[in-house]
Amino acid sequence: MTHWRAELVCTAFEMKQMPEPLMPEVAIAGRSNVGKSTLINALLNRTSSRIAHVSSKPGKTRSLNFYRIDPGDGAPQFMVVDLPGYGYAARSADEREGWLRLVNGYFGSGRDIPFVIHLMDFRHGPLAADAELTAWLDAMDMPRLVVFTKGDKAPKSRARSMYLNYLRGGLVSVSPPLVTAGKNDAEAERLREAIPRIIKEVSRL
Ligand SMILES: Nc1nc2c(ncn2[C@@H]2O[C@H](COP(=O)(O)OP(=O)(O)O)[C@@H](O)[C@H]2O)c(=O)[nH]1
Ligand SMILES: [Mg+2]
Repeated sequence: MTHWRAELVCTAFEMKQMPEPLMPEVAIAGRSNVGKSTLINALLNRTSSRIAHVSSKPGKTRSLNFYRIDPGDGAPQFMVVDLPGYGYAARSADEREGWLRLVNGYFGSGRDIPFVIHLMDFRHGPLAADAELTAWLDAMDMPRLVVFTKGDKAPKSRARSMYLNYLRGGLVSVSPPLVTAGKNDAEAERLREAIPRIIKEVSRL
């Protein structure tokens, strides 16, 4: 199994707190409560001693968290960036504006962001908030990898047809969407393998 060495290098509530852009950054986006922090902990194998804050209450994160990843075997380092939750953030015009200012600032400041990992809840597939996020990423010509969360909560007997339905609905992803379960299991391992490969692929364009 691959072991990533990870360090939370920065929590930024505003642009000027963001770290110097020294390496490619893979941003993880999705509705609040979709399972961003849980997936990051699984990728970093921190399910017992957590590095990302997992919350049962949606809409807590208002910051960007930058994790520096050393994937080992002499492969180049990169950052994983946990973006503030989308959707619940739009409780008020002010909050929505704050989210947009921070995230637009992040994407608009010329950093090396090869692609975005867009998390979707496998039980629901793409929701209105996901369509909004997709349109927004499209407008920036930002490639994305769709990763489903909470696959363990969907009925096993229907998983295959649900998956195909989402694809038929026109999901666009640089690689076939993985279905994760918030654990450091085989799917998390596949994602750890896919991320450096996609960085390399997209960076050639
Ligand atoms: N069963 C299951 N629960 C999950 C999964 N991912 C997240 N959760 C739960 O969903 C809630 C929100 O997760 P969190 O990671 O804080 O979401 P975030 O707001 O996107 O960072 C927490 O109660 C998690 O334990 C998953 O893949 N499977
Ligand atoms: Mg979170």
